Parts: sequence; structure tokens; C-alpha cells
Amino acid sequence: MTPGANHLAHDHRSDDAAGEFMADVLAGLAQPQPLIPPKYFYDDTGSRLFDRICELPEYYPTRTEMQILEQSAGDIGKRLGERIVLVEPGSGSSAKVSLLLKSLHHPVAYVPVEISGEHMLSSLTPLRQQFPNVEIIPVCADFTAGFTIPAVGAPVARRAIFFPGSTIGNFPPEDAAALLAQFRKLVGAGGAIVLGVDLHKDAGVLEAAYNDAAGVTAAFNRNLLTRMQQELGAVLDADGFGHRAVWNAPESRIEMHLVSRHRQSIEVGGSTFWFEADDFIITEFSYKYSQSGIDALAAEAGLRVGATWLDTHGWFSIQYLEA
Ligand code: AVI
Repeated sequence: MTPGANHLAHDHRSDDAAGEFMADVLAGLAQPQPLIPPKYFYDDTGSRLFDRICELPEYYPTRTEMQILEQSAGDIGKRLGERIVLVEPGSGSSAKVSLLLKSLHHPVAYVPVEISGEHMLSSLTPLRQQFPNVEIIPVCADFTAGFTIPAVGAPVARRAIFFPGSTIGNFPPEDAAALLAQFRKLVGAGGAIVLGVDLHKDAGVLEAAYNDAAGVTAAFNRNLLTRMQQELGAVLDADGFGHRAVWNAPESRIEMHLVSRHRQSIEVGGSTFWFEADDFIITEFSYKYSQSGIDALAAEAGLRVGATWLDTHGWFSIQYLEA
């Protein structure tokens, strides 16, 4: 491809992404209860803030899942078997996968799939050094929009998806089942999904995890408004919105809100949206599951739970789903 064509292709892609962001913001703010999808948190700034969230003392999911992986990667590796292609949708900084790759028997390839290309690429160098015999094939894509697993050089026994971090919890249950069904089709018959799922627990522990004392989650939430200013030309006062995270017990989910501190407007894409004091925009759902809820979700996606690993408190789980 000529440099000119390359430049053009890139421009089209960013135009599409900006167009989709604008369309989702306009549709979301026009709802009776305004709501913007959480996937727009993750530009480079948002991805770096999320990495900081994972280190916070209140945010138990990351270290708890790491603990399970450290203890059980050998068992998970045995289940997965030899000559695996391991695909990680929404790989971020690929921090957890090395624990799993280490325990696999002659893995063939690792395919990280990430919307934020720069963040993903910079994190792959140490992985390439650690696993020189594993083909590492990054895919820059929004995994929710569908993607294909690239061809690999060596013979493959099984395709598996690694979806840690309870990212599945950021999808409403019907969308979560549809996403798992899409993963089932990607791995094909005999394939597997290694899924991290956050579990029900004390509401105080849950709310503290999303309202950290250092204010990193608040900055992560408000970064969405900054993106709207910078990328969509929105006219708004980001400091006019506060961060709130609440446990919604009947719906079994944490909700993140941006709460208007006073009467104000957001102007974007030729429309004006008014907010009174205490009106809010929902920016994220983070569903928490029971084991029976996970079994039902898997069944809806045409999968079955072959094994489950837990941490010592029973706060988090890794599920082995068979296609
Ligand atoms: C990525 N996802 C699983 C995180 C969660 O816990 O729902 C996103 C997050 N939002 C606030 N803190 C972390």
C-alpha cells in the first residue's frame, strides 16, 4: 500500500470511530435516563487510568483474580491442553495472560484484541521477550463489533478465548449471553472460554471498590466528558459533574453515574441536553453473579461450565466454559 493510501485508510477508520461515538452520545443523552456505553472510557488516558484502578487497595477484582491465576493456572493449562491459540478480547495491557501462557503446553499463538492500539502495542514487547516461541498477533478492533481470529503458522489443536477481569459484567445479561455465543462461534467445536466473573458479596466491599479514596475512579468516569469535549467538540463543564457508584441490589449490579452538581447543559452535535441538579448520566453497569447465574448465562450461550476456580474469600471466579 502506498503511504498516501495508508493515510487515507487511517483517516476513514478514525472518522468511523468518531461517528459512532457521536451517534452513541446523541442517542444516549436523548434517553429519559441518559446513558453512555462504558466502552468509551478506554482511550489512551482512560486505559492508563484503568491500569491505576487495578492497583488500588479498594479495587479487589484484579488482585483476587491474579491470586486465582497464580494458584490454578496449572489446572487451567491442563484443561486447555497442547497447541492452543489463545485469543484475548479487550486485552488492555495484557497483564494477566503471562500467568496463563506460562502454564500452557506448547502454546502456538497469542492474539490480543484491543480498541486502543497504542496502549496494546507498547505492552507486547515484554511478552514477546518472555515467550519467544509463541506467535503474537495483535488485532486492533472493537471486539463487541465482531472480529476474526487471524491464521497462524503452526498446527493448532484448540482455540480458546481468555476473557478475564469480569469485563463480561459490563454487559447487561442478554448482551453478555450474546457475546459469549459470539465467542463460542469464534472458538468453534471443541474450543473453550476461560472467563473471569466477579461474584456477589457485601455491598460495602462493592461500593468501596468503585468509590476509591484517591479519586482515580472519579477521574476515569469524568474522562468520558473530557473525550466528548476533545473528540466531539462538546461544550460542557466536566467539573460540573460528580462521580458516584452505587450498588443496585435488585439488578445485581454496580452503577457508575456522572451526577450534575447544578442546572447546566451539554451542547454536542447540534443538540442541547439540559440537566437539573442531581440529574445523572449512567456510564457503566458492572453486574455481579452467583454460580447459578453463571451456569444459566453459559447455557443461554450454548456453553457449559466444565470447571470453576475461586479465591479464598469466594469473591471472584474463573470459569472454564466448553463449546
Ligand atoms: C473493566 N471492568 C470489568 C471494570 C469493572 O469493574 O466493572 C471497569 C471499572 N469501572 C470502574 N472501575 C473499574
